[in-house]
Amino acid sequence: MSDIKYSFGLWTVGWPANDPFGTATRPELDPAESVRKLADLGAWGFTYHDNDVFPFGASEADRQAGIDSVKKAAQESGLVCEMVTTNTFSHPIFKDGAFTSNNRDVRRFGLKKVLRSVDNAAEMGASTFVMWGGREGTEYDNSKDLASAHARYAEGIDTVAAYIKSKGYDLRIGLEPKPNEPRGDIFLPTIGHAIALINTLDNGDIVGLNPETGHEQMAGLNYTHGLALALYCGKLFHIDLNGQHGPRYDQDLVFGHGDLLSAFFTVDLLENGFPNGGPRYEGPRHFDYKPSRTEHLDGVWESAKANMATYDMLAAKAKAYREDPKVQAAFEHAGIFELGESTLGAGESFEAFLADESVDGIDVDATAERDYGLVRLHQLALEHLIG
Ligand code: GLT
Ligand code: MN
Ligand code: MN
Ligand code: MN
Repeated sequence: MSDIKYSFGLWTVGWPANDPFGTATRPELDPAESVRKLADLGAWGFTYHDNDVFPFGASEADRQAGIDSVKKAAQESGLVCEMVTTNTFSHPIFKDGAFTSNNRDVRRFGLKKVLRSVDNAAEMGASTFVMWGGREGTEYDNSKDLASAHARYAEGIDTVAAYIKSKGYDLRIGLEPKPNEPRGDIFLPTIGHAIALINTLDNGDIVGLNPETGHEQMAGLNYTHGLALALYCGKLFHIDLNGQHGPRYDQDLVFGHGDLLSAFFTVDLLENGFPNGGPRYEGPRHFDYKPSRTEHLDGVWESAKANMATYDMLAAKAKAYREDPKVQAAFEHAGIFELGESTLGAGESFEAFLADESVDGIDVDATAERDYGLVRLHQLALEHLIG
């Protein structure tokens, strides 16, 4: 195994494989045992929801016992708790949302549940606090005052961020977009929507993104492009890697088991950065997948290993691809380095620009005939990936 920092949600391997059409095919796992097992498999870290380690409505004693049990397993195994999140979607009280429920009592209940989870994240030494608003949304467009819903969502997120600052916690929030499922339409459906809302917050400096591969692909979007925008905006705080075959229900496959070419370019970006430099993602390679319902316990751990092994293989391929002189020459030919140069000259005025006759003096027909060699470049990527 490489020294890449791999991390898993306890709800991933711990999913007993109940779906809307059938009951569980696997037993519940003890979260502390999952921590030990993931450490044995070579993972670096783990993440969890409050209700992955103690049940909804647990007494204070049971709550602390659940937390202490995973904490002890983490200390003994060396697995790092890097992110904590809150379940604001399973219990029926959240059926119309937590931060955006029409019912103010539910919103206050949800907010308090989240703030308690923030305290727990700090106690566990996590650096990221994820908020996936799976129930924030509607089935019907007349279900809510949609402006108020966005105002309440912003208020909730800003309150959590302000609380983190007031406590002096070293935590940043990662919002996780998803277009639909379980709601018909979920608020903040994409990376771009989330960044737009973050820009309206008072405490948006500690609020960023936790984009999931499959969630962007469910919307027909390009995950790697989404990561690039989040990086460019300084907002890529965490990632959920998995696999998905285009727009359909959320498959949560093993990373690379969906769109493999897209996974290759995701790894290329994460491991090698942009060709012209720029911001890099430094956080853990976190997997949010579901071991398929056909698998029993052997298959759970095989699938966990498959995420890390696939990422390792893609990282090695991406490194060789970037280092290949033919690829670098194709980058040069394609103009990829030229795209790193600003379009206007340093300090160039509008007057000087508009007066520059060399701009429209170019031979437009000859320039239009340029062959960028992008198919050849892409074929080089394929040769590295499967050749
Ligand atoms: C749930 C969801 C995931 C989120 C988890 C964090 S919960 O499993 O499907 O995509 O990352 O709340
Ligand atoms: Mn998913
Ligand atoms: Mn999921
Ligand atoms: Mn996720």
